[in-house]
Amino acid sequence: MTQELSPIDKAKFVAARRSVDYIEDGMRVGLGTGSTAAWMVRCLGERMREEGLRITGVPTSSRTADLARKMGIKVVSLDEAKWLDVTIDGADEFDGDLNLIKGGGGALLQEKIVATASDRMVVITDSAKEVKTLGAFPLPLEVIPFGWQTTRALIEETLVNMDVLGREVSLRMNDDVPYMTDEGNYILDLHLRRIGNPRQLSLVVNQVPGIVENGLFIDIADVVVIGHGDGAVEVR
Ligand code: ABF
Repeated sequence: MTQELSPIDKAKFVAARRSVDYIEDGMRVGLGTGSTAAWMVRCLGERMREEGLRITGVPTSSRTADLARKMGIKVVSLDEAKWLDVTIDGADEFDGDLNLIKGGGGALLQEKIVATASDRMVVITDSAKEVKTLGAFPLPLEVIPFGWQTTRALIEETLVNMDVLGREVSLRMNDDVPYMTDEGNYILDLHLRRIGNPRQLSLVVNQVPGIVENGLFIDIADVVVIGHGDGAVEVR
């Protein structure tokens, strides 16, 4: 199957396939969102069929839930699972300290909750997403749509006062309407280009009224599985 894949898709596939090795029979598994995580769900379904694994999955988005059910994975809520043995999820950027930017898929809030409620988080990604300094990928913020024009102005003004902004901020759109997360919130994307202190920024932005969560994952990822276009896989 991997022969027909483009180098980028092959990189995602081999990382996803390798990550399924972290899953043992009877585990409760957080299932990430995005195309790499979708490969992981497919590979997990295949392994379950081949080895008769009994896995309970907690999806991080409605899209992942649909795919997991299709692959025969028993899907439960986080409340039913209570805690997870491992979460496997993608990322948009990662640095040398395993800090991540996530949320390009619009599911960062559930992803961060599920990853934090896990004994281990395994990130599956491709080598193109490794950066020395986070920030080239716009930082997603999940924001409350209440009083939107006022809330947005308040957020932007507060971020400027915190010397965070100064660059472009855009409301994520879904065609001609604002993108809406599974929780009914909006996403603002901060085009910061470079984030010198991701830990501090992650703490600061969540203090701004109206911001629910941000896409910086600091001290959450335990392992990163990196796929390469030639089919090689690296684990750090
Ligand atoms: C999801 O995976 C998101 O947090 C992140 O934006 C996305 C990466 O997507 P892909 O695997 O398609 O590159 O977890």
